[in-house]
Amino acid sequence: MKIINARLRHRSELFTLSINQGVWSHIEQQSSYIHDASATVDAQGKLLSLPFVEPHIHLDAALTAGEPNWNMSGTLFEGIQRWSERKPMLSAEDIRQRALKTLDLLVENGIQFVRTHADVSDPSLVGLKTLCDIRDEVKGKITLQVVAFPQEGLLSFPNGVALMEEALEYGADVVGGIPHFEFTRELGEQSMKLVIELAQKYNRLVDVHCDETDDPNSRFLEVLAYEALNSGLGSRVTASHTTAMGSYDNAYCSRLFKLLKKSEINFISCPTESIHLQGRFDSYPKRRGLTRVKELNEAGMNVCFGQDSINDPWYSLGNGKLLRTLDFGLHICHMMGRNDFDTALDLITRNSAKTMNLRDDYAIEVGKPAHFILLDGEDDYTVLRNQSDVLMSVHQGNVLMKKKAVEITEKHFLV
Ligand code: 17E
Ligand code: FE2
Repeated sequence: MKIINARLRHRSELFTLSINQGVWSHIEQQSSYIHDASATVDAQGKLLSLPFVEPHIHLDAALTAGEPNWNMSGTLFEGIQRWSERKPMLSAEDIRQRALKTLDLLVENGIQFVRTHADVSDPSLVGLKTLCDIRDEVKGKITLQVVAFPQEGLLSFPNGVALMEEALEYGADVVGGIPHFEFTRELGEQSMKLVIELAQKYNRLVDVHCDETDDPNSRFLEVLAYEALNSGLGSRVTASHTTAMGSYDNAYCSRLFKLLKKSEINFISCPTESIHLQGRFDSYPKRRGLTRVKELNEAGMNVCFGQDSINDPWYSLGNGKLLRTLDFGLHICHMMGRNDFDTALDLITRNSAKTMNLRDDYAIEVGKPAHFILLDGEDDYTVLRNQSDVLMSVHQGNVLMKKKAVEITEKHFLV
């Protein structure tokens, strides 16, 4: 496959890029716009970017909003309750159908790498098993990581630890946790130590729903970061949400940040979800309920954005468009300076790839697997302003999706 007249991020020149056997084989700067009948795709000056990455979504719960009951208060806790009412109705077929439909939506929007949570507060583990099976089936098209997520507590749900171990033995990629939902502070702390121990025992990554509350006394992040540091797991560990940090005072945060930086853990914020679920116990002034994305980023830590929900008991909207999530995040976190726009796309690409520990699988460089998307705009700023469409998505040289606007010569299909 040969692509001509493509722009790359932060470069004003046009490029020709070639793919051979699913790998980038040639990348060359052009001196001017070219016409070349042998090219597979004429990018017409549009931006060719690394694919979007969805680092935090719940595919097992996707497309279940209102089943059997709607979340009327809009709180996280009512969401957990409504989901527990839906759980007895789960079957492998039900999950498979909704998860595949949601993955299609993500692919349509340029996402090729996905980390999904799967609720393991369920003696049948049907969600976890079905999502692991789907992960193995879609390999080569989408990279899926499955988190064993103990929605109702690792230590507070009956047999929580045994279910987690069963999930890890089945093949979950990532150990999850939810310390702010455990019955007591002590159990929350203990659960963080356990999560790290299990990750070491099974050689897995860690991604904890951590301090997803406006309660400024919810301080499990420091325990998680310390355990990540102490165990040496470091950047294999991720703290999702950490919304309580939006309510911590600056004196505590200045101390906390030193530990966070040293620990090298990653952060995921889900701006649409948190602006909706948090602040629900406030009247006015009303907190935004997001973690300190701007400050973590400026302090040199790795932060990225995820969607969290697609039409589920926690959030009844959601459309697969990460550029929408990013737009919310930039507004809510006050990341609207001209310089912020230069790195904004990293929050849904490079930074998320780092969080998922994708490493060598994610680069536009000769010799690396050829994954890319083509965006309907010539540079980062235009793409952000317009929330541009994804015109084409290619994974390992295979076309996952293309919009009518992109002409591909027949030759491509022979590559
Ligand atoms: N479960 C949870 O604990 N928090 C969330 N934001 C979602 C599910 C979506
Ligand atoms: Fe979540």
